[in-house]
Amino acid sequence: MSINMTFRWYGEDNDNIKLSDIKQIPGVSGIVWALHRKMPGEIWEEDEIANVKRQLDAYGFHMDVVESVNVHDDIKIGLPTRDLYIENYKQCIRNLSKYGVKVICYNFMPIFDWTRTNLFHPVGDGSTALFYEKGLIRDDYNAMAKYILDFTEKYNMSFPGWEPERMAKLDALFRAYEGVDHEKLWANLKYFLEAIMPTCRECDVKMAIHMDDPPWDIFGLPRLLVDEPSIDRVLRMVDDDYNCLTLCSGSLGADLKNDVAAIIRKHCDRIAFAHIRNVKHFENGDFSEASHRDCDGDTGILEILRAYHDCGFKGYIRPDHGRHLWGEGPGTVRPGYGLYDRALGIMYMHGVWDTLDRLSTKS
Ligand SMILES: [Mn+2]
Repeated sequence: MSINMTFRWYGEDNDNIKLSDIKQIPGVSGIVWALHRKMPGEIWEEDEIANVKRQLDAYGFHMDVVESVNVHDDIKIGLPTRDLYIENYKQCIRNLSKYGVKVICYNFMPIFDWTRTNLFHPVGDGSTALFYEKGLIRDDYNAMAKYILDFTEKYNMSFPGWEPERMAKLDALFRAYEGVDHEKLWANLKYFLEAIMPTCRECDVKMAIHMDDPPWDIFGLPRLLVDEPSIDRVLRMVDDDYNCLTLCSGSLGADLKNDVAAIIRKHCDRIAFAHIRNVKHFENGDFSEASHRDCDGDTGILEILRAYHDCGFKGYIRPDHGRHLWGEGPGTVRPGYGLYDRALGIMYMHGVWDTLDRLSTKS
């Protein structure tokens, strides 16, 4: 049973990793891509999409999965202007579908995207990884944002969801989200999904919501996709084959209570895209990202892969974040998105998958 392995790439002039590097990793069929200079709410134009397609075609990679078409804050807040941004989002879906895109990975996190307190924390073997120090994420969102933004400015890179233009208005954004509690945010997600589902069906493009990372409220902001009941809820709320999941084992794995393999077995047909990442926990609540090898973390990578295999998973899969190895560090690599550890992760996953294939054909 083949696996549709993909690799995230930030684009020419925006990523030190070249498509020719990725081509040398065994068994990668597609690139998970995005137009990273787009602000949330902007239309992705056809000529811009065609340009990426040309680059990927040259290496025989498909462009079936895009990550992320970010959702404008007005949609998450539920402002009257959301309808305009929803129309733009529909146009993005139409434009992307013309070039073969099948899955859009997105998230519905208020203000902040993934959050960490150290982007290059020593793992102990000479490599570094993204790290979350629980004690540092309390009241002062400006200090946390400053750490991330100083980094992006120093190394002249931008992170999706951390656009400097948005972050410059952080206090105003927090004021705009006042009154947006969990239930309001759920209602706004439902409104958004119901509005775009007809376009998704027409264009055969699945919307695949990513879990919130980390999976709990931060700085008083509500976070929705955090555990099995919330995943049940989003799928039931808009019960449509085009309302799907990007099931991120690392995001869910940041909470030890989550049994990721059980969630996969329950909802495999609605998982359009699988992110595989391992997380190592410390007793004080801190966590570090780890290699994909099962025993290097607490996420249960083997059980997760076995669950996907047992279910006959037909979606796309990619290594999520990796550690930074062999000279990768600040300025040479995007935090979490180095070449080597993700390539190692792919080989680990292929090894497990091929073995499961072999065992299942023998029995
Ligand atoms: Mn992920």
